[in-house]
Amino acid sequence: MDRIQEHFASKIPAAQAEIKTFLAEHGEKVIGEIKVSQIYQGMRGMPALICETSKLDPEEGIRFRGYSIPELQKLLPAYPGCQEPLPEGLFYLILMNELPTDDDVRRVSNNWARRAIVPPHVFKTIDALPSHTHPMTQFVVGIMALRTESEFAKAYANGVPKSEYWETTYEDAMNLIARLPRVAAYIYRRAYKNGEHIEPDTKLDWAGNFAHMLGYDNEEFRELMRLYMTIHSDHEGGNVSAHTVHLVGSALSDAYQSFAAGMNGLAGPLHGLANQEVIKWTLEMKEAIGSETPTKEEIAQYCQETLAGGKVIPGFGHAVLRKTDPRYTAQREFAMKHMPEDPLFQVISNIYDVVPGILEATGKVKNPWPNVDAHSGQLLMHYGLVEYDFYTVLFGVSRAIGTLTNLIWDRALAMPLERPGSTTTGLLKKRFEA
Ligand code: HAX
Repeated sequence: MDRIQEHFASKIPAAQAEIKTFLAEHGEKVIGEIKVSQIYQGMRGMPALICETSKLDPEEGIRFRGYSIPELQKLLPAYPGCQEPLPEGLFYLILMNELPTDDDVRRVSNNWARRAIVPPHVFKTIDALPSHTHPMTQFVVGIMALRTESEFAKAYANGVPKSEYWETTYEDAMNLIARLPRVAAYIYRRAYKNGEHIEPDTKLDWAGNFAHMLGYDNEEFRELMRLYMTIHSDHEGGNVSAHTVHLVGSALSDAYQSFAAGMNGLAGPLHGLANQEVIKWTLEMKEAIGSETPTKEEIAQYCQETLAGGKVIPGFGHAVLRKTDPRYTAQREFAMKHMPEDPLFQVISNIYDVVPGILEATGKVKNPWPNVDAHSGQLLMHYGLVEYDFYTVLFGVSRAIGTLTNLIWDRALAMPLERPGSTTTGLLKKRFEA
């Protein structure tokens, strides 16, 4: 066992005991009612999952183990001489429920660097796809190709006892998180940079090295990647990608299978793909209007046309949030600090001023405010990462941290197979219309 794993192991008995005692005392208590409408409307607001790593408040947004994003920007260690939180620290915090020291973060960084070697067959598998294949498809194929390395699958085949499932799940999760930047950078360079790949720089941190392998080596972009990878990592348990990883994992599918399934959910336009849709929509708007910096009136007109065409305005709205997403605010602050004069930032700011009022006026949109995806593309475009089809892969690399940490805990707590009940409209009618 490495030191991180040993420290995690020391936390398991108390967590198991806490849940056992809690269930013995309160297991039969009722925490809410389920309305018929909730069953038809995507189970909104129905508490049905346990996720310890982060919690979303509709008004305030995300807290990771109790800490808001601005708090984490102060409390999590940064790269020497830099300011943004390191995702290694976020990982440590949500796994251990403990703020990391600089040493803890260095240990995670070194651990991931040691594990980061990707077997050659993974690249060959990706190479078998046409290079115009959507990057998210290439990403999922790459993750599945990595599955040959699953320690959990091997251990399970050899009859490992249930109490030890978490140990090989930890190995799989750590290996997968460590290797994803290499796989993602490979897809990016293959699709957009003539297959001219860049070797990792093991002296760098996980996100800094990812920026380097993508081909963006300035310190400001590395800082962006550190912030990006931290804030996109986890968003409580019910979102499509997190829930899917948990659901598929509950069948004892290994970390590779579970995470690949989650990434197929992230690739949907109502979820993670919204980050590419935002930039696509914004560029199309600029082209249709014929201006680099459309006025607020022109933006409003274009929004009305989008809505009249039966389409959503990407980057706005949320199933849980009812205010501006703090992940949006963190990115806006990054833009104000590093690129206040960027013309695309001005456009994104004008969209922020215009869209909520328009969505509110429809009378049906429950949250007219921007979500995380409304801003990320502008920051990437600023540094030259303009190939927006790739953006959801960046989101996916970050999401590995939250979803796989949860999978390790699922195994440590022996979470059972997830299998909710379903009903039929006929049965519901019988029940209420008799
Ligand atoms: N533009 C236009 N209409 C919107 C809208 C938007 N941005 N957001 C919601 N609506 C519409 C819904 O489509 C729905 O319309 P119908 O009644 O005609 O079906 C109505 O308003 C009520 O929806 P809601 O209850 O407010 O929102 P939901 O919980 O059903 O959906 C979504 C939440 C995020 C899917 C939704 O707001 C949306 O489609 N937004 C645009 C896509 C987007 O940005 N997705 C990323 C979300 C964050 C995320 O997961 N990031 O990865």
